[in-house]
Parts: sequence; C-alpha cells; structure tokens
Amino acid sequence: MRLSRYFMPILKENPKEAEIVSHRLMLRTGMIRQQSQGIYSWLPLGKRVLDKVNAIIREEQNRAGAIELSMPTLQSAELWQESGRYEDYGKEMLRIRDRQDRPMLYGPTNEEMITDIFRSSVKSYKSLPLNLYHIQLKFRDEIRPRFGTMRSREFLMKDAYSFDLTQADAIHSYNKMFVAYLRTFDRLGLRAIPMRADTGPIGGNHSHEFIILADTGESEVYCHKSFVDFDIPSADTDFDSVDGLQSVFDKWTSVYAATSEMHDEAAFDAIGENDRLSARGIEVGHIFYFGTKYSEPMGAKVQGPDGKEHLVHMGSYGIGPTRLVPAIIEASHDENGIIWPASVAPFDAVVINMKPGDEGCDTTCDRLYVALQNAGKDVLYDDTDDRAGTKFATADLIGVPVQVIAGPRAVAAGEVELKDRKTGARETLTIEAAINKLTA
Ligand code: 5CA
Repeated sequence: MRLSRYFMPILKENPKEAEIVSHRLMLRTGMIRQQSQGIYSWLPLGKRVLDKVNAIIREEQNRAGAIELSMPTLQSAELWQESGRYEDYGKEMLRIRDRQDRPMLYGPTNEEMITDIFRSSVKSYKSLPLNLYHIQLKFRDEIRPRFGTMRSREFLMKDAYSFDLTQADAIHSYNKMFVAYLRTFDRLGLRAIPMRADTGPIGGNHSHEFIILADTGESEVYCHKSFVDFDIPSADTDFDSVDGLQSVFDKWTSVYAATSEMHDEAAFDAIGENDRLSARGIEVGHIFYFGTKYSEPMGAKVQGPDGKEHLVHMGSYGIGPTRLVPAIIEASHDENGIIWPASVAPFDAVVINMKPGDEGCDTTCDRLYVALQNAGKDVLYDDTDDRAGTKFATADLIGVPVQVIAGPRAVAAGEVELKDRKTGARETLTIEAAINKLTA
C-alpha cells in the first residue's frame, strides 16, 4: 500500500476525550472514528488489525472443532419471550419495532437464536457434540460506554455455542474452548489468565473470564503469580482427548485466580505475600456452562441412545475482538506509539523513502516494495513528501514491526537500514540481504 494513496487520517494532537493510552493511540493513528456515543467506524488501518485478530480467533475456533455460521444482528422479540429473558434484560437491550409494529431487538448475545436453529434441525444424539460460532456485531446500551472500543455500545463478538447430550460431554466441550482461548490470546501476544467468574445475565454455574493484566483495566483481579510460567497448549493438542484437555484445565485452575465478584479473601491471604498479585485487568473473553437453562424453556431436545428424549446441555463462549485491539495496545506500546505483535500488525513492514524524486531512493524503494509484496508480505510504502522526521514519527506511531529506511547516501552504496520498532535496534544491510531477511 502506497501511503500517498492510502486513507490513514493521523491526528497531530492528542485527542482530549481519550483517557487511556489505547484510546488515544487508536484515534491518533486514525484506526477508528466515533460516529455516535459508543459506536465506531473502523478506518482502514484499524480494520486491518481487526481482521488479523479475527483470523486468529477463527483459526483457533476451527482447530477446536467449532463450526462457523452467521446469524443476523436483528432478532425477533418472540424468541426472547420464550426464554424469559426479554423482560429480564432491561435497558441494556435496544428494542425496535418494524413497520408491522412487531417487537424486534438488536442482539446483545445469541443464546436464543442458536437454540432455535439447533432445535429446528438436530434431533439425534448422533449429531452431537456440536459447537457453532459466528463473529458478529452486538449491541448493548451500556450505561457507561468508555475508553473507545474497549467498552462500546456496538461491538464485535465471537460467540460460540455448544450442544451436548450429557453434562460430562458438555464439560469436555467447555474444556475445548478453554484450551482454544489459551492458544488464541497467546497468539495475539497476550498472557490471559482464566479466572472463576460471575455469570450475570447469561446464567449458569461454571464460568471463567479470561483477563489481561493492565493498569487501565476495569476489573479488580486477584491471583497467584505462577500463571506467568504456565505452558500454552501446543497446536497439535488432541481436542478429542477428554483426559488431556481436563488436565490442561486442571493445571490452569490449580492456583488461585478470581475477579472481585468471586474473590475469597481468606484463600487469597493464604498465598504467600511474594506469590500473590492484586491488580487490574481487562476481560477479553468469557465462557459459560449453563446446562439446560435455554434448552428447557425452548424445548431443545435430542433422542438419546436409550431412545428417550433428552434436553441438551449447552455452553456459550465469547471473545471481544473490538476490545482485544485496544487491550493489545495497552499491553504493547511506548512513548512513541503502538508496538504491534507481528501476528496482528496492520503491515509487516514499512518502507520509508527518505527522498522521493531521488532516482536511487525511488528505484530501491520500488524494488523492496515489489519484492516484499511478491513474498506475500503486507507492506506500507511511505512515498509521501513529508519531512524525514514526520515519516519516522508516523512509522513509530503506527507500530509496524520493521522499518526499512532508504536514504540517498545509503542507497548510493547499495544499502538500506532496518529498524526494529520494538527494540529500536538498527542494522545496515545490502538491499539484497534486506530483502532476503524480510522475506525469510
Ligand atoms: N453469550 C456470552 C458468551 S458468547 C456473552 O455474551 N458473554 S459476555 O457478556 O461476557 O461477552 C463476551 C465478550 O464480549 C466479553 O468477554 C468482552 O470481551 C466482549 N464485550 C462484552 N461487552 C462489551 C462491550 N461493551 N464492548 C466491547 N466488548 C465487549
């Protein structure tokens, strides 16, 4: 992408309304724009990051056996009257009427709709286990939308829903998502800690929130420090192994971790002072097992091996991609801007032409740009007429992992400079060697 032809509306000043660093940086880099309170557009730079986050979430959901579909944002109130949640949900739910005056709503979550899809076509235990997910916009009319897309009213959610014949099978499905979440957050460059959690309006009795530690987090959390050293399950994890997944779950829940709602002061105090951590955190995922809470009122049953009808046991599993993007920034930035983990960086590299119009610089940059693109890399080419200082500041601000700097003197000697955004380390390489290194 040539920067001169891109749409990346960088702000020179720090926006006053932004209280936390991620919100400030997302506005400054032109990743997002607020359209009305708690409702955002994702501009091209932000959209790139969001797509990469979603791609990782999707890969890990698929690996764990979940199957993607797509459900609408608007739902009929009837389904929610069946489950009894239409009245319970209160003011957070945006209620709408269509031209026939039928009550509709903008979905804050999809337990009812997925249960309806399930009951209409699944009749036998032989179709189980089943886990269906989508990545779709939700709306919750939050009392206090704030911190940009960290807590917005319209937001993206990956929500998965599992269906099983028995409670034991449902716990295995729960563990699959538990492991998928550990892998997902790790690939996003985050260390997320699963914590026993309150279930709120989703309901159920077995639930974990996945929390990223950050000073600006909205949750108060208490945990053992040993989480830092726990191993992340590998890509070749056997998701069909009941015992294997249970042992990962047991390990990750073997030491104390809880949010303030579930905090047990005595258990926390029992941990030695040097081993415990009381901090603030951001909830990036939340998983629930709630048994027959929805299958019962909505009549979602399958025929079991005994020939009898059984209510299915369900769970739901949420991740907030539009919250994860600012959470990643909270965890990875410095005074000059964002430092993207390579896995979600909007571009893999930025080629900085220090003197557009200089034949050597132009030829070298064109060559780098084409070679990197041909190798399947996402490259931003700063071919603008901005001053060198501005170009460096922009490259640092948007946090692309590698900067390839082509100045007239270096290119005359057949060389370019590579700068690592994270460490600041610089090295001078021949153009050939730079291409080899960046396409390796
Ligand atoms: N149905 C269940 C799981 S699918 C559910 O709705 N769970 S939830 O309420 O915990 O939301 C799931 C995830 O969505 C949260 O962990 C969080 O990452 C994200 N999320 C929830 N509310 C917001 C919000 N207002 N802004 C941004 N992300 C949000």
